[in-house]
Amino acid sequence: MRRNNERKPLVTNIYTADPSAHVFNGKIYIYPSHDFEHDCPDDDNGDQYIMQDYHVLSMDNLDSECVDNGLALHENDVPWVKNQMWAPDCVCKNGKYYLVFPAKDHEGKFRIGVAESDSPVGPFKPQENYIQGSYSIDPAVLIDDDGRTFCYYGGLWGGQLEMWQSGEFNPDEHRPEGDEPALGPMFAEFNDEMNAFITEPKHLQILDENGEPLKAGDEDRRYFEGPWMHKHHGKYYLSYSTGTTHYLCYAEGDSPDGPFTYKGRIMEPVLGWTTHHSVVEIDGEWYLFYHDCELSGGVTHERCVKYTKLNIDADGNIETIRPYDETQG
Ligand code: FUB
Repeated sequence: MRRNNERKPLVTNIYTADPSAHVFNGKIYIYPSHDFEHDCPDDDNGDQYIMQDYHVLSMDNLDSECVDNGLALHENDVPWVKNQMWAPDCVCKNGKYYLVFPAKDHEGKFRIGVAESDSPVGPFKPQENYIQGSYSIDPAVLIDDDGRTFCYYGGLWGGQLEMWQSGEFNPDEHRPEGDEPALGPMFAEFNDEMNAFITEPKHLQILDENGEPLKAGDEDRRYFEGPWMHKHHGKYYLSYSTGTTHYLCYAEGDSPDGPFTYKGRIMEPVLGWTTHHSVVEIDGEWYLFYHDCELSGGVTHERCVKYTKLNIDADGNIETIRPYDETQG
């Protein structure tokens, strides 16, 4: 039986997207992008996503009202940020909450920064500078069972991942295509203080059924953006958006940095250009938080976050969600 608020916009007072959901102290917290309303046209560079701040959403439980806790961090308060505060995540470490977020620096390069708070809803105090060596977008952070903290990140096209292939920023860099190996996502380990990477960022490999890296032209399966990592029965599940083909897919591995083997599709396309998600265990069941553009009637930069139950079998296989199928779930 579906819950009353399942597959419906969780808040309607603001546009929200890219939900990273977590359970902290028994309560559900959602860290979304806060979409900015405007009438300018969309482009392939994502220039329409001109978000300026973050609001944290919370729910006492899955049936309760979803509350917008107001301003948690604004771009004007982050010294290194010029604009475009995109998809964030948050982790709780040693009693502190760390908001991990991407934004463009004053040179127009996407970087990843951290802001901290004693409360899961902020306000968050930003670190002076971005994480050295970070680039691109969509950070998702996993604290593993041994306390090590891993950051998964990176996005193609407007997310600039292709532009860093040489190790230096090159806006004219070739985009891998056809039979060339696909890029990303990126992987690095945070230090305990959450203010530096302690490993050199590296590309993770997603392999096909023959153990070969997925190819750039395999757009139904290759990584585009929006990584998420969840752990289930000791296995690591990397899920992500395929961008241009609008799917959410997942791959399985035995260690946090892979390699991962492609397993299947988590979700068919939603209304809008694409979706971005998180996978979280709540009271012993698994849920997918995601977004579509229902609230704005399809305006791709005015999105709304939703959730739905995920069916995961004992072997970790995830049943594909058909987001508008009333007979499912
Ligand atoms: O919200 C801006 C960008 O759109 C995100 O970073 C991507 O994952 C896509 O959802």
